Amino acid sequence: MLIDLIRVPDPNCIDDLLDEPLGLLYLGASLKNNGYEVRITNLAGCSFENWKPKIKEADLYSIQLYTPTVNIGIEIAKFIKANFPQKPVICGGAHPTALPDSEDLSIFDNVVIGEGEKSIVIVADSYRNNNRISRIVKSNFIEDLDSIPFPDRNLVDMDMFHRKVDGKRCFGIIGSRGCYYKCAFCDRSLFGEKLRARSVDSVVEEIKHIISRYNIGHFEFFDDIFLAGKKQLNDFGNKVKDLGIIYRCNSRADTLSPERCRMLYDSGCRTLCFGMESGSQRILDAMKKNITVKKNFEAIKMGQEAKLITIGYFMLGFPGETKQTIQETIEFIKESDIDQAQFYTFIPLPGCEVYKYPEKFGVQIISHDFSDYYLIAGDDGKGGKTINTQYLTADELQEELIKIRQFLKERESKGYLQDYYVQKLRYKKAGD
Ligand code: B12
Ligand code: SF4
Repeated sequence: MLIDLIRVPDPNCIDDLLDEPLGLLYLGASLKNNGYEVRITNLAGCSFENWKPKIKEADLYSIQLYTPTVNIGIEIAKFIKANFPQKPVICGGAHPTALPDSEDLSIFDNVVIGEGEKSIVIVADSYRNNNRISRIVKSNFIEDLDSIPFPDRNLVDMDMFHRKVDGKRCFGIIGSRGCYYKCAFCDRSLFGEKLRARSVDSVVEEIKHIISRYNIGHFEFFDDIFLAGKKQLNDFGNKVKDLGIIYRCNSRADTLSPERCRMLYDSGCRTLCFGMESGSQRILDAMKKNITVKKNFEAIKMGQEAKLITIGYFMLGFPGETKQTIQETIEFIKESDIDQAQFYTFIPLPGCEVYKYPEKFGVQIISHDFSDYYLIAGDDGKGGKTINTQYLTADELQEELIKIRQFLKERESKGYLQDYYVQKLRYKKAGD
């Protein structure tokens, strides 16, 4: 039985060929382990006219859906239903996890909630063995992440993706799932509210496998917080020391110390990314970010003193944002001297607190078209208008974003690292 795992193109993403589809590679490995034949149809980078001929016959189609790409995913499902009417089409990923019962998803034969390694096998078995199961499928979280096979990178042409770390092509890797923080702009239902970590040995084994199979020694860790414990970090550092890897990872300011930063550098870390979000304490508190501006500031200094490049992700337009709080964020960037600042517009993604209770946050959701729900408001600062906040309308927020982009360009001309999304990147489009 051939199962086609489909990655949906994301035309609003400046470069949707940056990273390999790690989730689908995990699903593919689980399916293959259970005796299924697997194909990944990677439509990233494809235009509307170009994706259709790439969809070939299979026995079961599985589509990954993000909120901004859900409408394209539905178009793909319609196309499959029209051309291969007998074949089941299922979906999973962050969007169906947040809104599994939504009318929009009625075209799918099954909707999978949450992490998919177990569920996709249950669904595939149900078609293979002709068993009836419920349309919406949810499995318990996998407690022992070491028990799942490594993502099967042979399922895609890895040369197609071009994320770089320290100037060299890198591979994505993830050592943990779940998060116990409660940021009001984030939905944690995909992997749950408990942090589940792989063992250091399992992560090191995957790294060794990648080095020997692909000759790649550069990595990006996608974990929300990389190696939360000191013991774990020491262990990781000792075990990768001789491998000489270079990597980039995410951290939270309140988990850092000068010693920890030095350990990170010694183990090969060169870039440290933080969800800084805002330079205004009032906004950080409204976000329930559970961090202070001071801690964020100190973390940048600690990182830089350990020779790490610091990257901050900032969010524009969270409820309560004013021109004053935006100014505080700009001042924070200037004073902290952070190496790179990236700005995203706040989007009330389904499942997050603001989406569920907009009135509690004093905002009005003005678009229910999920194609508008992309975090980066167009490479010219246009689009992505989803809410009017108490103090700034969607139009005013857009004007502010354009000014921020100008500020980032000026910073860049003074020698700071480029803002990835400020640069209008030209990139190779798959199949175009
Ligand atoms: C790293 C990351 C990125 C990277 C790389 C993504 C990649 N490798 O594909 C970059 C920076 C490029 C990125 C971009 C975007 N991202 Co992102 N990203 C993440 C992050 C931090 C980790 C992703 C990851 O690798 N997870 C690990 C793998 C194993 O999980 P997974 O891919 O979700 O797959 C599992 C399940 O979802 C499920 N599953 C997935 N698909 C399917 C399909 C079927 C049929 C089944 C049964 C199951 C199933 O099973 C998989 C295995 O367990 C997550 C947050 C998180 N902690 O997950 C956000 C997250 C997924 N991103 C998010 C968003 C919004 C985006 C963008 C749409 C942003 C934008 N442009 O507006 C783009 C989409 C890019 C694209 N089309 O590929 C949101 C999605 C929310 C939503 N409701 O859509 C998340 C959840 C962050 C958040 N909390 O807001 N992202
Ligand atoms: S934004 Fe990061 S820290 Fe906050 S709840 Fe989401 S995953 Fe956790």
